[in-house]
Amino acid sequence: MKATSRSSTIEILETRIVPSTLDIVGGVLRYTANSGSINSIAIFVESVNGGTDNQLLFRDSENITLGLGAQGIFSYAFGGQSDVRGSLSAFDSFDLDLGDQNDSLFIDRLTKPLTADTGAGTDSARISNSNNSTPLVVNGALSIKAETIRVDKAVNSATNVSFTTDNLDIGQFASINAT
Ligand SMILES: [Ca+2]
Repeated sequence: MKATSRSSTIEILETRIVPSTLDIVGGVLRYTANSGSINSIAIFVESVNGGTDNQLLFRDSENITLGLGAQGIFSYAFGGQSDVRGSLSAFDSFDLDLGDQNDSLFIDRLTKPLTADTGAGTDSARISNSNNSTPLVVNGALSIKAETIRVDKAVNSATNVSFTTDNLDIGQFASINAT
């Protein structure tokens, strides 16, 4: 029987992981979720100096990489790499791509137009906060694509609201007021 020699060559598969990235490109805050990750994203706005220097607090359930356009504007908060904070005045609108898997998007406050595509998977989006009397101010277009969308407070100052969804749930405190 002929002996077979084993190759000592180790095949290295290129499994380069592209992390979820927050960047500012052309005045648009872009968030691109890593392929394969289940993202749980939350958007908050913190009033600083009486509202003259509002800060965006952007949270994911996984680590966020800051793109070149966001570096120096956004920085990590709360001692980890899954919360970033930066000035709302540094960009004009949001564009979120949550990628595959079953993702969730929670929007507490905005004051900027937002487009969100939750991508493949069974995804949910919710517009809410603990104080439903505080409306969500958009100041432009609001466009969300998710299998389930729940609105639990007033959406104000929107030039256009577009929900692409299988299940739209409007809570008792909610209203949508496009201008
Ligand atoms: Ca995802």
